[in-house]
Amino acid sequence: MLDKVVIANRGEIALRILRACRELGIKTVAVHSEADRELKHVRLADESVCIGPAPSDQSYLNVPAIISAAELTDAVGIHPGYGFLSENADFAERVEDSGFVFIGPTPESIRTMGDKVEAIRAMKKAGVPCVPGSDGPLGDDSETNIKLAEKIGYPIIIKAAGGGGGRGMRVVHSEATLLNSIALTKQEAGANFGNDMVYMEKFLETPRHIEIQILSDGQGNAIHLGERDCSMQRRHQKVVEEAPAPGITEEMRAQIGQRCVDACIQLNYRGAGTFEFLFQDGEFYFIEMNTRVQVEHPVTEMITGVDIIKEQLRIASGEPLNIKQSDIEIRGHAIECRINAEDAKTFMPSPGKIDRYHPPGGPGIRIDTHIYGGYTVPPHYDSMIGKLIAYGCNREVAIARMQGALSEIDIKGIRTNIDLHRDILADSAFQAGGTNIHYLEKKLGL
Ligand code: MV4
Repeated sequence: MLDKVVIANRGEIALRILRACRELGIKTVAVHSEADRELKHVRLADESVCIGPAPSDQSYLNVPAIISAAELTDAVGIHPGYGFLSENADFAERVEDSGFVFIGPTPESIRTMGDKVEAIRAMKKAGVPCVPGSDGPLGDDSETNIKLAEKIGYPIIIKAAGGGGGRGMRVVHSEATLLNSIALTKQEAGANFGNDMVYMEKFLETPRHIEIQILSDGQGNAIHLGERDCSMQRRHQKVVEEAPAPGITEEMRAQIGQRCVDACIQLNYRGAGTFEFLFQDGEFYFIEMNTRVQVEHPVTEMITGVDIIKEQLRIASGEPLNIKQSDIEIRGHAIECRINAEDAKTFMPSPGKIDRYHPPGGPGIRIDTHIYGGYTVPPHYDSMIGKLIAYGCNREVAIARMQGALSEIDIKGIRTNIDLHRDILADSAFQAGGTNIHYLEKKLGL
């Protein structure tokens, strides 16, 4: 097992990683910005190193400073968490070239999945179902592109190979705007991602966002941990996630899960990962793969009993997976509410001092957060301050427990989206289950 790990992140995920390390007997090094001296995990870590000023580009994205901290403390591995440098192939490469273990996939895997055209090509080859679309990047020939769109059938969507997570895409409803949309998307992609490659897909109008969690050891062993439904989102920010996804049968799960497992083995993928799908009319369509641990990983942990962060650390230490697919049983239901420090009306970040924090509790309640009474949420980073997770033997029990927890939780001093969560949990369509990706924005009148 790794002896000492640098946690190259902040907030709740840094604390989550610290707890996993502690259970495995791994020493921890917290690297933090000048604005983050009071973070809970900084105090709990065996060692801490200040790596720069508050702005992320000078601290949590400062590659030489993070690698220097690893050298200074004699660490063995670096865990990137999510966001920041977690899906930066050049960072993973610099970590490995400096003699440290990157707790994540190989730089090559990260690079492949970062290029959406390459990712789709790899998935198609491995037998993962993809959205009908262009085979690879669009060329310059107008006639060919017009014919292709016609064959796929409008509406279609133009996406940037370097985009992802909602960046660099344009929906086209008819031939009238096709060529202009391709040109515009290409131009924006070149400017924003330094890669002007674009591709075309059939635009699915009312899909759900369902993703499959996998673990793969890079030694020929891979398993899936079932799916999560992340359809409840606003402007590409997930708000509520749950597992399993309402309406997905054991047969469907086993089938799509096995496709993902096969792809992991074919690609010799190492680490935790997520295959993102659109799900519409009973079919899965692959759109992207995430090569990091995700914010919403706890709902999968609750229904499988697998500690995903501990598995990441075991895989990174070179251990073969010691869980077989037949060991994985989906049991009960889990829901996660992302708690953000933000204004209820404008959704603008609302940093500041937390005067009072009373966490909820009781059976099936888990809270992943770094906040405490007296903590000041700095203005420099993402507004998510924690995650409230409710588990129950079925979806109804999980909803009831989440509603109880949302009635108990008390955060004063900053504005939060807790009232929004109370509204969502009481919503009849949410309670019925299976709402699509547009539901929340429509409910909010956007
Ligand atoms: C799509 C789509 C419909 N059809 N692709 C947005 C984020 C990026 N991961 C992919 N996205 C979409 N791709 C096709 N062919 C609709 C979306 C989409 C979306 C997807 C998942 C979650 C929320 C979304 C919100 C708007 C659009």
